[in-house]
Amino acid sequence: MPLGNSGIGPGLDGSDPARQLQEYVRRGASFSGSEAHVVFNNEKGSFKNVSSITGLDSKDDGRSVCFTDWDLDGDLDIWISNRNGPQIRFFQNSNPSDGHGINIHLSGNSCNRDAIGARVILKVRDNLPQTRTVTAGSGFLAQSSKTLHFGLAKEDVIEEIEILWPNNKAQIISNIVPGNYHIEQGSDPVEFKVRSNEIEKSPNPFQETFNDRTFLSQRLPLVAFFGRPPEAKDKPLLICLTVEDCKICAAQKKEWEVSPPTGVHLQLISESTLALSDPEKLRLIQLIYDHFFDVSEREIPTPISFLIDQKNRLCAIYRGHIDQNLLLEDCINININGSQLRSRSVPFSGIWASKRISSARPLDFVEDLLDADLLDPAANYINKEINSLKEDELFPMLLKRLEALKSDRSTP
Ligand SMILES: [Ca+2]
Ligand SMILES: [Ca+2]
Repeated sequence: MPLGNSGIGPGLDGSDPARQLQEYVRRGASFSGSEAHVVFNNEKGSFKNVSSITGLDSKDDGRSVCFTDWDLDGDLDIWISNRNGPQIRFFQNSNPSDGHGINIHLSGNSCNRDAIGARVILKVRDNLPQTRTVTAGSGFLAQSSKTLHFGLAKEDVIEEIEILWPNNKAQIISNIVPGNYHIEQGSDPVEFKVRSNEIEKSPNPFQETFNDRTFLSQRLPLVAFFGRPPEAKDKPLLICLTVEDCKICAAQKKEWEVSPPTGVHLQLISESTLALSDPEKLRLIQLIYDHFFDVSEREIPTPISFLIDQKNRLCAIYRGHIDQNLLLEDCINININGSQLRSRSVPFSGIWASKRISSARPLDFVEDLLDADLLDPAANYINKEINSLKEDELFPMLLKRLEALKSDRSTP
């Protein structure tokens, strides 16, 4: 949250409470504390806490729980989305059961295609009818499947399914057996099959092949921190931080020894050497990482590389192994701007909801420097970027904050 925009006002000691709260959350804390997820089982009208026995009692900071019969075996499985990592978790229901279930996926044709609002009433011989409605938007940034699921216990024949479509048209389907069905409005059910009962398990991405690249649409000037060697005058600069005992770092260095990256000046920095020679720069690298990934003092995956253009602006961050071809493409595209740059910065194409294209806000970065008590680097940064900082309406407040922190520091 930008300085002075919290709306809460300063604390008694002149601090910004909203900013402190934000920092607390960025460090991985939660507003709701370390509460484990809770699951209650409805047993004939009385609720039993079955959290630990189901294995669902994780301490994630959950935001949305989504139910779906993912493996189409007749029981509901669960996806949970979290604010912190892991951001999604899948819980496959492997509770042994000889019961049945039916999954019904509806498609409207004279009503909305997703059939949102459709109500399905399922009638079996000896039990009460069950009713489900197709809804959307059941959670924060995630929602349950629009496929309706009915648990049937031992029932093996459904006497009748009544569908009330959103345009008030009714459809009756009789004598259907448990399974998975797609029903197009007005048509007979079409059964769909399970492709595989085995959930595909991808290898852990943090093993030797880990790589990730973020092409930034908002380019932060970093001239204050990274000097440009004369041989990199007309080329982008790639600063790569490596650590010892890191297999990916060793493999990356070996690859570059055989085939150096083209179109870029490579600067390899060893973390242990930098920790001795310039520990402040190491802190700055951590801070830059935290700033762009909106975290606080998280361990940085290595190798970590920063692509800096000829104007000393940070253009891309690579975590792990760098794909040579991608790096070359990024260097070729380093001078694009506006909508072209914005489109390249996202992992897939789409339609932008806003025409406004934001640019980096150096003032936010200086605030992070001040939060980290890096007052000299902050003053140095202000000095180097004074022209762009002056355009920010909150710049006078930033200077006041810097002066206040300096005087705090000088007070014995
Ligand atoms: Ca299932
Ligand atoms: Ca199952």
